[in-house]
Amino acid sequence: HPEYQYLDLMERVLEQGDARVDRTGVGTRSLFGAMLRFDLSEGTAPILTTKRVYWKTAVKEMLWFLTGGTNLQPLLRENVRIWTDWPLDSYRRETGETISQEAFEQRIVEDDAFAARWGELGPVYGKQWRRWLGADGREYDQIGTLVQTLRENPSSRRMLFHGWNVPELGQMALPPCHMAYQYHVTSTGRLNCLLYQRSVDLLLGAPFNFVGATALHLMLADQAGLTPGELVWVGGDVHLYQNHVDQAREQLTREPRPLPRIALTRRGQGIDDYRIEDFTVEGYDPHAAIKAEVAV
Ligand code: UFP
Repeated sequence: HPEYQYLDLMERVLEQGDARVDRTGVGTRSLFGAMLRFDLSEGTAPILTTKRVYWKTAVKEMLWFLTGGTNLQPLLRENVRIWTDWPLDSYRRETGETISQEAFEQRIVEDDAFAARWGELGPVYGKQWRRWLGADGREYDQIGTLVQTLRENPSSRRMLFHGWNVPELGQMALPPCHMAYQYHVTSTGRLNCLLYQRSVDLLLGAPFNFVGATALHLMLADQAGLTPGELVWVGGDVHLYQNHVDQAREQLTREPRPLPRIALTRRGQGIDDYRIEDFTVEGYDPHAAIKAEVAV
C-alpha cells in the first residue's frame, strides 16, 4: 500500500529524528532528505486514509494559489482557515488587541478595507507563480508558460516553476515550503511531477501538500491533453513537532485502507477555469481525524 511510504517515514522521524530547537520554539525531531512516489495513473489519489484529510481545503488552497492572489479574504470566503495564523499574529502584535481568531476572520470576510490592511500575506505562492516580478519590471506567469510548454514542447527538460524569489522572501508571511515543481512527459503522454518541499511538517503539512500537488497535476494534464502519471515528492527538512508525537504514534497504529479515486468532472477552458465543484473524490473511507496544533 503506497501509504506505508508515508507511515514508514513518520516512524523513521520519530525513532531516528534529530531532536532540535526550531524557528517556532516548539522543537522538532527532524531528518533530512526523503522521497515518496505516488502513482496517479489509475486515478488513485494520495489522500491519506489513516486519518481524515480535508482534501477540499487543500484543493481550494491550490485553486487560490492559481488565482495569483495573496490576500486571506477569498480563502476565508471559501472557509479555508489554514493561513489565518500568520496575519492574526501580526495583527495582535501590532495593535495589542486580543481579538479571537473567529472575530478576526469575520472582519476580514466582511470588511474590505480591513482585509486590505490586515489580510495581506505578502508575495507568497500565487504572486510568484503567476506574477513573478522581474528586474526588467515585467511580470512573469510561470504557470502560463508551463502549460504552453507542456502543450508545445513536452520533451522539454525546463518545465518547472518555483516560488523561492530571493529578494521578496522577507516580505512573505512564510517563505515557500513546497517551493519547486518540475514536470516531465513520457513518450506515451504521461505527465509526471517532482515536487521539492524544503520544509515538511509531516503530520499537518505533508498530507495537504500531497493533495494540492495532485489537484494541480490533474489540471495541468487536462490542459495539455496528457494523462496523469507519477507524483514524486521530495522532502528536505522532514520533521515532527514535539507536540505532534502522540498523534503520530496514534496514526502509526492504524491500518491504511484503499486509497480513494480523484477526477475532474469537466474539461477546463484554461488553467484559470477550475472550481472546487470540478473535483470528485470517490471511495474515501478514512480513519478518524487527528487534531493537532499548528506551529506558527
Ligand atoms: N509547512 C508545511 N507545508 C506547507 C507550509 C508549511 O509542511 O505547505 F506552508 C510547514 C513546514 C514547517 C513550517 O514546519 O510550516 C514552516 O516553517 P519554516 O519556514 O521555518 O520551515
